Amino acid sequence: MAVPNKLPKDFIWGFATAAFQIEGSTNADGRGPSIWDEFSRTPGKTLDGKSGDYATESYKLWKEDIALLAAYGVRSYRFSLSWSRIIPLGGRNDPVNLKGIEFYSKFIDELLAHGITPFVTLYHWDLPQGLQDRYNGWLGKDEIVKDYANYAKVCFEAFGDRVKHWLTINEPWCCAILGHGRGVFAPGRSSDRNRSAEGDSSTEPWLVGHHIILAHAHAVKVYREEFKPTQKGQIGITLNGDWALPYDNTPENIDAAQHALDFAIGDYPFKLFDPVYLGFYPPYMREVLGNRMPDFTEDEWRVVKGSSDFYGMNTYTTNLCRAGGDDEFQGNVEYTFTRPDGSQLGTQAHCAWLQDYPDGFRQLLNYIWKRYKLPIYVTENGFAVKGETDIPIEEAVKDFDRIHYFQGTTKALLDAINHDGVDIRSYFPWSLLDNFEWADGYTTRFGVTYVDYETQTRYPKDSARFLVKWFNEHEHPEVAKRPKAKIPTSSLHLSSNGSVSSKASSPTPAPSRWGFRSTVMKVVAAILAFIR
Ligand code: GBH
Repeated sequence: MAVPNKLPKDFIWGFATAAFQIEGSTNADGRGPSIWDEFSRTPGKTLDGKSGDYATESYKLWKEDIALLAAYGVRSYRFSLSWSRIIPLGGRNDPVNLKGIEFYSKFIDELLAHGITPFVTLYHWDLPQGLQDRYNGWLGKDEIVKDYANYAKVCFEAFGDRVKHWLTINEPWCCAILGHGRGVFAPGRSSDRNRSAEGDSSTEPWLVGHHIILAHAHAVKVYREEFKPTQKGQIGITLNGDWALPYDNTPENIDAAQHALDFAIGDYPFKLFDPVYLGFYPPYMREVLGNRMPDFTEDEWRVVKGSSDFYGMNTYTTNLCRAGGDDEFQGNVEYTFTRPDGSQLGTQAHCAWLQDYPDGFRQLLNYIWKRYKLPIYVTENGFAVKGETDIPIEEAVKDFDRIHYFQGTTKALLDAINHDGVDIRSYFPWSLLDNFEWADGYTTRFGVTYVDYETQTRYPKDSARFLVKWFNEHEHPEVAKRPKAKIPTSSLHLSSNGSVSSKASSPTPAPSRWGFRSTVMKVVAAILAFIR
């Protein structure tokens, strides 16, 4: 039963991460290389010249990460699996790496032991390099669809007894447009020969988007036919899409805002919700792309249509939209945060593309709900405070702008649920930790926990405290009455588990690793004191 000003009973919340952004240990235990290993190690591809080779060392520090999650009291944790840890070369005839399976299996068990529901992304951009080399990865239609479906099947088999929430692909738009159009993400293909020796930005993004939809749909088919009847989980895809407002009230700019939304979420193949739900590509798309737009066969449409149990939403901001420009990746619409009178839409984040505008979040939730009539899982939402990397840690953890952002979005979330009647099932702030922020390297921090990369020490920011408190206050009374995930004292003695630190050589000298542990202990104790 709905309770005013509270979240629904089955609502889950927690924090989100992705394998390549946190794990490091790119050569450990038989892991194969991924396209992001190669790309991030190439000079000039990341802002600070750093790769994902260490990241937050979460492959080694996974127990500490889970202890932190447990201390925060999350209900769930969204993380991704590294395909090349599980199948190092990636393909359906390539060997499966039991050590990879074992790692995630233990990880999942540890989450469950703390009462934390695993919410698993199968693919968050780290394609096995083996498949890129073999057939150009996502461009190799027949192969990639089969190889991805096989990888998904291996995961359902290995983890599906315990994992009931699956995301097939994170943000196809980014793989297609940023990876094969702008060339700023791996594999970095583009028509710009200064950037990339190979690639065609006018055709490849559309092909990649198309193949991703098919791969996703085939994985869902495997799940529904072979696993769902017994495992009884949910599976879907998660898309990035931000709210769009007209720059002003002129008819062309009102249209521009709708076009931006269509391009972001509905119309384009990589954003795919119209193909997936309504079963057609809108005419406007063909108008823009002409014969560059791929189409599905009858058989393919049958697999694609209806292939997501829910709408997975990653959303961060709102754009003011003006007709014009020639950027077809965003629907020939120009984006700005500056209103006609010169004022700003919201608070500027560290990255140029992000400002704080919570009302846009509420409007987007309403828009998606009305358009698709499907439950919404908010799988990412977050903010990077400007200049956080350049100030001392003691100041960085007082992240007022991020708190302000989450004050706005949590209120928008609750209003969308309770006042607007939108069916929302989860909320995962991005991110648990500061981490490898793709082309930005480590210069942009999205974490609710500060990571000192020199020592790998974790420091909860004030935004983490805000969110934990907010969720404690707004969970459904029946949930809140459940005994809190009780952290046994023994699991707090992190240093007693020697296997974590002795497993592989670490870039950090041993003393700071021990420093990390004692810091975690202090942190965990502080949070426990704070929550209770
Ligand atoms: C998420 O994408 C990712 O899923 C996550 O891994 C990442 O860490 C997080 O955002 C924070 O960035 O100016 O042309 O380069 C969010 C969607 C889409 C937002 C691409 C940034 C940049 C467009 N992103 N966008 S561009």
